[in-house]
Amino acid sequence: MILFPKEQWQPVVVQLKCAKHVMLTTHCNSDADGIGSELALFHALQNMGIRVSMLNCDVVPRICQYLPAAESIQVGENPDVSTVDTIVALDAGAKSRLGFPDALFEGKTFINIDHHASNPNYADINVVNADYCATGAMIFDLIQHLGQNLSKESATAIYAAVLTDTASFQLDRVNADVHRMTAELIEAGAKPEEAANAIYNSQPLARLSLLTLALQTLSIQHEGRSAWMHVTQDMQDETGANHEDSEGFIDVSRSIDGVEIVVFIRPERGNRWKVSFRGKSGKDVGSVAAQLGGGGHKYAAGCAVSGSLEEVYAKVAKVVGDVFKA
Ligand SMILES: [Mn+2]
Repeated sequence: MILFPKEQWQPVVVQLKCAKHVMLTTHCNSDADGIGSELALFHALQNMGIRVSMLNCDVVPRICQYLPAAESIQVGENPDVSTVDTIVALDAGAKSRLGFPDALFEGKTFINIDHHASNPNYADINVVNADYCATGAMIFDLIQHLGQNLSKESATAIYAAVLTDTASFQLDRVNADVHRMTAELIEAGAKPEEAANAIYNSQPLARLSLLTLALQTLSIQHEGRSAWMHVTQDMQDETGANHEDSEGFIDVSRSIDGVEIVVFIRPERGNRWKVSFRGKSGKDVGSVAAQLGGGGHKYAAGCAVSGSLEEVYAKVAKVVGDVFKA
């Protein structure tokens, strides 16, 4: 089964088949969709006999380390790419999200495969379709267009991508075809129990200690329609947690009855904060994030905002307040 048969994969297929050395990458602060897409395509290209390497600006997150070949992903900001002729960016809504200098792309054919509606088609060849539930699902289609069978390794990686990007099959783009694809992933060797244990049931205790502190910051605004929560560097230091450990906290506040917009704020670098949004009941948080210089999807989006925590709250509150006024 192909999810979106009319999608234009031909330029990507032609380029990959004639490439001498392909480099795959994904966005900074990579997640299971980015890493899963990267690994799924890595295995498919390797099986085709194509030379392929993977390079990211950040280390592989803990929840992805069980995926086959995760240890082959290299990390570095100024790598030697002299033999690379084709670079594929996966799940990155903007070129800046890759964390590499522009010079890295010079003289290479650059391919952009992504499902963020806000993606500005920044590469030479772009396949961007926000109807896909995950970039991993795009690789599911691409592997078939490449004429390859779905290997166990690729299926395992795509399963992790789809599981996490749909918040365990809960989000609006989950339809019958997504479940048909998932059935094919399992038939090819993906193991739901292994994925659940690696992704959801292997949390460090420090993460729960951090969640305890984060929940003390929970505030409900707009007559119960918005929920706000944050963590600070001090809270991370106190609990021994890292920035990755607050991944998914936003889903805790999203679970509150009546809440339509959820905001979660955590430290990034310097005085920059990462602000994540989740929407429910028709509230489009993608446009909220876009107004703050970020992007994403209708019901899941994010941006980076500079300033003190109070200033960040004030900037975000103004934009979110406008949504409830409209
Ligand atoms: Mn994604």
